[in-house]
This record gives sequence, C-alpha cells and structure tokens, in this order.
Amino acid sequence: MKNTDSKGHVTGQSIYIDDIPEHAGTLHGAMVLSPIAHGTIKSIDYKAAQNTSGVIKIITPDDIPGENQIGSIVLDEQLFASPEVHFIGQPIALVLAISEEIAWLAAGKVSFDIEEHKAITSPREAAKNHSFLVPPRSFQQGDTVKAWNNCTHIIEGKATSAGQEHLYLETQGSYALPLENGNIKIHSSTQGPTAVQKIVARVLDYPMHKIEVDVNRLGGGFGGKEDQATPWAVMASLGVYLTGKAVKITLPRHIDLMITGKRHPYDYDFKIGLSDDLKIIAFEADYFQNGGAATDLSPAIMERTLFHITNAYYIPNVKGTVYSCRTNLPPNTAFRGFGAPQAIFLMETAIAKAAEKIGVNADVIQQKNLINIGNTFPYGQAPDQDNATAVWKQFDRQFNLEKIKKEINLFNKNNRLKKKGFSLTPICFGISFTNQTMNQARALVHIYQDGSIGVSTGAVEMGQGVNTKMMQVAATVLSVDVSRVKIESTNTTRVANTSPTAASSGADLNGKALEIACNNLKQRLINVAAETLKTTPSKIEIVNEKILHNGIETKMLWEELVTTAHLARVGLTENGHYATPDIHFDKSKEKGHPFAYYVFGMAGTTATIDTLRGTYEIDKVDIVHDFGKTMNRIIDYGQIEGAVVQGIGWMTIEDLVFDETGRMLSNSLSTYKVPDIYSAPNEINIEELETDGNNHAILKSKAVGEPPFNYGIGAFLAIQNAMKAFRNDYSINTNAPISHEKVLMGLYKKS
Ligand code: MTE
Ligand code: LUZ
Ligand code: MOS
Repeated sequence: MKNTDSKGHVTGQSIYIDDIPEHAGTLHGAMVLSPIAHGTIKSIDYKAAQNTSGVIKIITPDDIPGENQIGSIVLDEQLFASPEVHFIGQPIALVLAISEEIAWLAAGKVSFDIEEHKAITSPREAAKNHSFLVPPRSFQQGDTVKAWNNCTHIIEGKATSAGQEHLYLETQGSYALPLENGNIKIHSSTQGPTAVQKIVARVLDYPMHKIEVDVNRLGGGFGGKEDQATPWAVMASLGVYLTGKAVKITLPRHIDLMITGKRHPYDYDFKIGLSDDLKIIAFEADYFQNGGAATDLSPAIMERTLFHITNAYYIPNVKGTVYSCRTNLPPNTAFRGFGAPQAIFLMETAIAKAAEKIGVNADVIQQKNLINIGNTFPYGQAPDQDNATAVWKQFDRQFNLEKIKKEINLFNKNNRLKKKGFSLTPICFGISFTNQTMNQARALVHIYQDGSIGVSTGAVEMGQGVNTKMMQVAATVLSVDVSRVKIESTNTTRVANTSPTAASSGADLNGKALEIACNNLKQRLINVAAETLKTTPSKIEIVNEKILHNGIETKMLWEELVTTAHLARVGLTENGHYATPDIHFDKSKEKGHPFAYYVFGMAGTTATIDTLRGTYEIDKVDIVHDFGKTMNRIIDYGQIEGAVVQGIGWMTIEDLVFDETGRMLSNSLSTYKVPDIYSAPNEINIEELETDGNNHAILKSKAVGEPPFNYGIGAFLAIQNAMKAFRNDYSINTNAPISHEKVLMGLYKKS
C-alpha cells in the first residue's frame, strides 16, 4: 500500500499548522530572546516595543496564572527566563501583535540591562566544574579492573561526535483557539500531544480536561518535537487565556535553528582490550553529553546511550559511565536514535582504532565478537534471536565481502587521484521506551452504520507513515478493504494520556492497541452473524468483506452485517488498550529486561575520495536489515533510505559550530550543510533478513524508524579507509564529522 499521504503531499493539499484557516482577529506571537548565553537580567525596557503600531500585548512572567515552568523530567526550565538567562535565544517574554512581521519587529526593539556571567559551552569543562543536569550513571558487567590483565592488546583514546540539527521541513509552531468557558483548543506540531496538554495545564493552572490538543500531522519531527514543541503551544495558549483571541506562533527558520535543541554532541574517553585471538575482553568508556542549559530529555537519552554501549557485540567486561553536562547552549533533545548512535559510534570507532593498531581489518574483530543467544548485554538482557550472526552470514552471501574488497583493492591499485574505502557497520537497537510506563497506548475505533470505519490512536503522523500502517492494521484485522478506514487526527479528547510518538514504537504500541480494539469488534460482529445465520460463532469467519459459514461464502456481506448489528443494538465502538508485556528494569541494580525485542542489521559502505580536493562521495550502502516481516515495504524502505542519508549527514558534512560565548555560527542553511541528492549514496541496496519475525512487533513487522540511522556511521570509517589507501600512515581521526576539509588536511598533513 502506498503512503496514504503521498497524493496530498505532492499536490500541496496536506494540512500543516500554517495551512489552518485563521479565525478573524487572530494574534501572532514572537519571542523576546536572550542576547547572551549566561547572565542576570537587571531590567527590561519594553517601551519601544509597546509603542509599535499593531502590538496588542506583551506577556511577561508576571502574567502567568500557574507555574512559569515547562520542564518534563526535571522541573528546571522556565517558560520565560527570569531573572537568569542560560542560553542565547532563550525566550524572555512574548509579544502579541496583529501580524507576525510586527510581532518580530517589536520583539527586536526590547532592550535589556543584563549582568553577564561566564558561559560554558564544552561538556568537559562543565564536568570539571561538576555542573551536571542529573547525577552520572554507569552500567557494568564483569570486572574491567581485573580484565585488563588478560588482554594482549589495549587501545585507549578520545573521540567526539557533533550535534545535529533536525531540520524538520515544518518549523516549530502552534495555533491556539479560545473555546467556551475558558477552554482552549490547541493545534500543535508536536510528537507528544499529552505533553503539551499537561504542561499548558500546569502553566495556566487548569485541569487537563480544559485543554484539547489536536495534531493532524507534522512536517517532520525526528525527535525535535518530542519535548520541544511544547513551549510554543504553551505561549500561544497563554496568549489565548490573556486576550480571549486566537493566537498563532510559528518559528521563522533562522529562529528555529538558533534557539531549539539538537542532537547531543558527545565527548568520549575509551579503552578497549582484546585477547590474542581478537576477542574483545574489556571495554571501558566515559561519555560526556553536552546537555545544554536545561534537562529536557537528557536523562532518558543518557539511558539509551548506556543500553547501546556494546552495539551488536558481546563483551564480558564492560563499564560505561555517562555524564550529563549542563552548558549554556539551547537544551539538547531527542533526535532519531536518542543517544544510541553516539554509543554505537564510539564502539565502532574504538574497534577501528584497535584494528589499526593491531594491523588487522576491523571486520575480523567485528565478526568474532557478535552477540549470540545466551550472551547478555551489560544490563542483563540477552537477545532472543541469533540475528547478529544471521545478518552477517546473509550479508556475505548476498553481497560477497571478498568480492567487494577485491574490487576496491583493484581500483585503488589502478587509481592515484581517486581512492575507495569500505567499512562494515553491524547494528543492534533495542525496541521499547526505556521508561517502562511509557510503553502503553490506546486506540478508539468506530464502525459507522454504512460499514466505514473511523480510527483514532495516540500515534502522530510525521512522515514516517504510521497512519498508513494503522489503516493496514484495521483493514487486516477486520478483513475489509483499506478504503473503508479513515485515520482521524491525534486528539487528546479521543485518546488520552498518550506517550509521544517516539522510540520507533509508534506503530507497534498504537497498532497493538488498534489490533485489540478491532479484534473485539470483529468478535461482536461474528456473534451477530452467527445469530442471524442460526449457527455458532466458531463456524463464522469474515474474509475480504464476505461472511463465511463453515468456510463457505454466505450471501451476507460486510455492510449488511454491520447494519444488522446496529439494528440489533450491538455497540460498534471499541477502545483498545495495550501495554507491552514482559518488560522490566531495576534501576537500583541497573539490570533487567527493558526491551520488547531488538532490531539487527548490517551496512557495508563504500566511499570514494578525490585525493586532490579532499572531497568524497558515498558510492553505495549495502544493507541486510531485520524487518521481522515488513507490513509495508514501500514505507519501510523509505524509512531506511531517509535514515541512512540522515546518518551520513551527521557523520560527514553537518557541523554545528558555536563560538566560546555560546553563539551559534552555523545558524543558516548556507553555513550548516545538510545532505542533498549529491551527498546521498549513489546506491542504497536493501535486503531483508530471512526470519520468522517477532510477535511483539505489530503484525510481526519490526519498528524501523530509528535503527537504520546508525548505518550512516559506516561513512565515517569508509571515507577514512579510503584515506588509508592513499597514505598508509594515515591514522583514523576520531572526531566526527569527517568533513571534506578534514579529509583534505588528513591527506596532506605532515606525519
Ligand atoms: N520519518 C519521517 N519522514 N519524519 C520523521 O520525523 N522521525 C523518526 C522516524 N522516522 C521521522 C521519521 C523518529 S525520530 C522516530 S522515533 C520514528 O520515525 C517515529 O515513528 P514510529 O514510532 O511510528 O516509527
Ligand atoms: N524517548 C523516550 C525516546 O522518552 N524514551 C526512549 O527510550 C526513547 N527512545 C528513542 C527515542 N525517543
Ligand atoms: Mo524519535 S528521537 O524517538 O522521536
């Protein structure tokens, strides 16, 4: 089935926040932003802004009826900074005006008297000052202290990986409308409608039932709207509360780039030890995450880093510690992979450095250490499928590792101005929110009298195709044509207490809830059919809209059955609730079984460098991926292709640069380069792992949103392997991204 949104998208008819027709008298909001990264506000002069024609109201912390607090995990983030500011661009107040242009013009006229304090931008400096968002946390198994004695090879080093801008095509925004009795309806471009509802209620001192949040779809989220869609919805609602008018806020692109959080940059220290026969005996690492100025989702991201420190390998002695460092940058947040890509990057880089020092190919080490059934990850869970090895074997069978290497060697022998490099990236990604409570969802299904079906779930459509998958689930379970199914907007009055659509689990959790609701409705309809046909329910089936009795078609069709049920006063609405079974985690021991299942896979990345210019191209990425049994090949392949390109961008050309005062230098799309068609691989070849699938996944179709992002890490090492082919004394640079500039310098740096 094609993505149900594709026609609307290409014809421009899909509705985003900015496409919602405006009510008469709608006001537009713009934020007054902190000009410095750290300081105490002594006084603010709003006169020039207030006197700007078209300005209706300026909202300050004094106007807030509830709490000036939008923190989620830790309550350490003010809606409007007062009196201290903690990053450049932090909102201080909101200007409401009759147009967006006037609002931003007036906001720019506000002047301040601020006492400036020292700004910290580096996580290592923050760690030195013990400036942490939450206490450090460690996972371990075995005994790394003793294990070093058993290692033949010990390699130590440092590494860094940069942040990453989400660059969702639709910038952050919200449109809030007054309803009767002080109630408010909010259209928000958010992955977490309930998070918005809850925090608006907190700031307005309202019960949650007065706030309705409606999400039609997002023009991309990628994690950037899991928590950080909230402030704009809160500000717009506050505007509605104070003026009684509709209020719209959408961030201009350059403001969105400047003030919203990104993927966490990490600094790393690592030590890896191997035996004579290249078994990894021990691995120890410290991860310094650059959390920015408020906690946001950093502790959860820290946790997902810890869960992925060994990637797809079994290492008997491991210790990993994550330090969540408070700095004077915008609070960093969820981004596809949620801390796991950083962990996997370090593991793969450590292996590459070990291989370089020992003088073997990295794939020898990789293959020898893949995790098998019975081996535990450092937190105690063991994979229940031998898929790491199965992926490797299938990769070799379908892509032929020897052949790839031979071709590259031959090319490199015959070319001086171009060199090719190759790398393998096995991955293993745990599926479930690491916070157990969040692994629940609900779905509300109506079957209308005419046999058509309306479905509401907690899942948010952001381009990943979850609505299409929900249509497929309802149509499959009820055995009707997908054209009968309509997916409604995600709305807190229809489906309450939702988890954000995140952790790649949107389709699984909401799909399972929907499956339950549809199965219950189906059973009810089967009972009606049995009564009408004077038989027992166990002899009735619904297949492709036909009603079968003892396996034989009857004259009764879907529509007639539904009408009969309604006339017999049988309820045609059902609410399904799903909570992932069998998951648990004991934080006091840091052991348990947090994941419903794992997604495995492996990418082989081939890159070509231009040895004169230092430029590069990614020739191809060959992938064996564990889909389980994909329920929608078009969507799932699209998710892999997008994730691979996004991952390559993170590792190669996307470079977020801040100066020491906390000012973002790469603050536009001319200085912050995202991958375009030229930097995408020329080929992405996807093969499906041959497997029976996994019953915890919806219709056995495994979560696919985030895991393939990690395949992009291969580009970092493939490019550098090409550099090694140019000069064999080249030593792998462990600081990502490997920009064209770094390649050029690396090729000609005096050793
Ligand atoms: N694909 C598109 N087109 N746009 C997005 O914003 N977000 C990614 C992934 N794929 C995203 C996307 C992220 S970060 C997640 S967690 C998953 O989709 C969420 O959707 P799912 O849980 O339904 O897979
Ligand atoms: N969000 C979250 C996530 O709150 N918990 C998670 O485990 C997670 N994982 C990936 C992406 N978002
Ligand atoms: Mo995705 S980072 O879980 O929104």
